[in-house]
Amino acid sequence: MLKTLEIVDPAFRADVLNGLAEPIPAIPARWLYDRRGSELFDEITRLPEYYPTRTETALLEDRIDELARLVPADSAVIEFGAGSATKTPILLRAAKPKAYVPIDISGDYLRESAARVDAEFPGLAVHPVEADFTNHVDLPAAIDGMPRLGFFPGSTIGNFVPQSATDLLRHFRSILGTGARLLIGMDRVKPVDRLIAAYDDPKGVTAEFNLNLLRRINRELGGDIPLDAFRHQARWNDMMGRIEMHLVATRDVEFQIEDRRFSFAKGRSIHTENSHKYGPRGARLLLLAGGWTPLAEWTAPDEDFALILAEA
Ligand code: AVI
Repeated sequence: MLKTLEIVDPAFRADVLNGLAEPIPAIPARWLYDRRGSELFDEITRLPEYYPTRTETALLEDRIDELARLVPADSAVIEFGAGSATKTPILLRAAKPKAYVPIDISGDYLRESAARVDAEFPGLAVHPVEADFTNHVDLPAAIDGMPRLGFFPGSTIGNFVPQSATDLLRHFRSILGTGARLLIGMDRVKPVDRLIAAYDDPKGVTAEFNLNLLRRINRELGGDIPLDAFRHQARWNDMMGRIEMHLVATRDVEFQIEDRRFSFAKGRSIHTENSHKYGPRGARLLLLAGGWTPLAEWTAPDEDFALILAEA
């Protein structure tokens, strides 16, 4: 009988087949976000152990007046990623920009969040751009001549290894132009037990989020990976200053994807995500290397999270 497969993204196929064949098997974290993965990530952000979302939102709320004073009048806010229903309105309400440009690869998410902002801010010109912000992006001509404020919250920068993070910041600089400002959220280094709890919650939502990648491989690429042969693991890599997510084989296991066979000995893992945490100096150095000069910085209680405003 013919198996019905979803239309396969060739980049997903290549990343999975090549990544699993590497000496240290790894699959890029962006593939964690299919529909189910995005829903699970949403659930993660509401977990008591996952502090970043709550902490950044509270920080933004607490310091928004100070922050808004540093944003030029009649700016255009350009958000890298579809706007969050909680964080974006806080910034828009206080900074009172003339235009808002959310950029996201997922058309559905983008349209939903743009419509929400449009309804809540009647005088604001909303120009959604459907694009992968790591690639070429054309900003709408309607914002020509307006001062620009990039917004990149959520510590998403932490999911890029420092070299790619630097490239991405330089890319933002070339999209936004000299003189633009960037408001970026970065998670801070903190005690390992808190970090591990945030990335390996007792309810098992993060485990489900990670294992969903194997479900996606089986569904979209016709694989036969037995899910019960892998378990989620969150590790702190002290040398690299990051939390890593892995899927560890709980027994010797063999599986097939298309015509390729893979075998994993018990204990071998697939590395599925990095989440870098920065200290104050590391965060500023990363921005400087990416072509941005830090202007102001706000930190949450216990230095748990930082919002940094920088200038190109
Ligand atoms: C999207 N990103 C900033 C999250 C993080 O904290 O690195 C993704 C995540 N992975 C597991 N939990 C949350």
